[in-house]
Amino acid sequence: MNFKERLNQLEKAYTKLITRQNEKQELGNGIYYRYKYPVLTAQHAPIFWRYDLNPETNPYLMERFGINAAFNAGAIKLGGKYLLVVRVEGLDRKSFFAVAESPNGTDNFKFWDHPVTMPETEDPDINVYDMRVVQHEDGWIYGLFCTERKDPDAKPGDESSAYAQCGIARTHDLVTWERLPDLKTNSPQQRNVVLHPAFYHGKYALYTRPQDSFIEAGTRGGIGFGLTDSMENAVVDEEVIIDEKRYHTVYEVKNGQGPAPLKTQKGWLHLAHGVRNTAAGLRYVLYLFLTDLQDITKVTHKPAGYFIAPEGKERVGDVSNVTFANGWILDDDGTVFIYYASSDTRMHVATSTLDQLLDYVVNTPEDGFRSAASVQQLNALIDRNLAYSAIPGKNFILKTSKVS
Ligand code: M1P
Repeated sequence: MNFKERLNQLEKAYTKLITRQNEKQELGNGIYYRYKYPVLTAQHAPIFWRYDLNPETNPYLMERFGINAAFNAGAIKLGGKYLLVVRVEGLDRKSFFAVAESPNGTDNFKFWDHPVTMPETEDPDINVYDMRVVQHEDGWIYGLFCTERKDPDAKPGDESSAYAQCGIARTHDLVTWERLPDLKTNSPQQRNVVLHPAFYHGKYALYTRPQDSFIEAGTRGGIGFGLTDSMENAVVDEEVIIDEKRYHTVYEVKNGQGPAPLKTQKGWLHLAHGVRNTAAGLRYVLYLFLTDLQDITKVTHKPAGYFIAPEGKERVGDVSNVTFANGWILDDDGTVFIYYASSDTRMHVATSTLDQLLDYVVNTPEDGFRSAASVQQLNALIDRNLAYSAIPGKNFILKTSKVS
């Protein structure tokens, strides 16, 4: 195939991919709808990012800058567009941020021509990822992300140990970013740090995730909370844990705040991820909880178990059995677009409404932390349903057979 023909075919395939209409998977679980296609994949990266398009310097039309994955995106709606600030990962394992926009939030996501050129601090980042984009009431849009560098205490020969901290930048348009000093806390490592969108007692409030080492939350962990006077020199002196990891739950190993919480009439609605251990490795799922409007450190409602877990093809990828979310968008009509990544590889969307999510978070039973408590909850539901069904005219329950 000659250069022109190959380019033609690449362009055709790319256009088909980025203009494909998504399909809502009807029925669902009553809480949210999944969609048939991922909203972003590595193949969504523009052709002019991946290929040198000059036949003289690239006669075989080879990929010169391969993209490995597009995942863990922050999200915001600006100027009527649904924007994802995506963690794009090259074949070289380095992540960077790039903005993709969609007219409707569920399909037709297209990357802006250039990735984000993120300014650096005096201590250059080795890898940056997982940006939480927050429109703060001070007027700035903040991007908080993980900045990773080699662990200065790594033993000779150890080329894996890393040191994660929270990088901070701000912008008005997602194009030009002002980098601010990294967050200072008393924890040796930090990931999944998120800025609360409103001032709290006159200060900036941050959700943190203190951890002992790069992977292990260790003696720390849980979703932490702390205050700082300024974002230009952000320092959290004291972190309190507002949502703990706990034995035999979906967040027994570690957990982390997802995007910034949404304000509702009943409290702040949080999306988070929880991690448990299995013989096949770590399993990452998403869960929701609600915090008090006045005391934002107080969890008032927390359904048992997970809200979204990897399903079907989502279960497989670079880091399998992972769902991770750091972006959601609340529309004026109450629709919530939940952007989640599967297996550190691609981005999906699920849609719901604020009313449905609140109903879910307030009315789903909390974790009883024991099998017997689960059976008790299930029996109570069954008994209520059977009693309701016994009311004349309400009998909608399919008969079950009973072994006698
Ligand atoms: O590989 C799964 C996730 O692992 C990390 O999340 P956490 O800090 O909670 O362990 C992050 O590296 C995240 O990007 C990744 O998706």
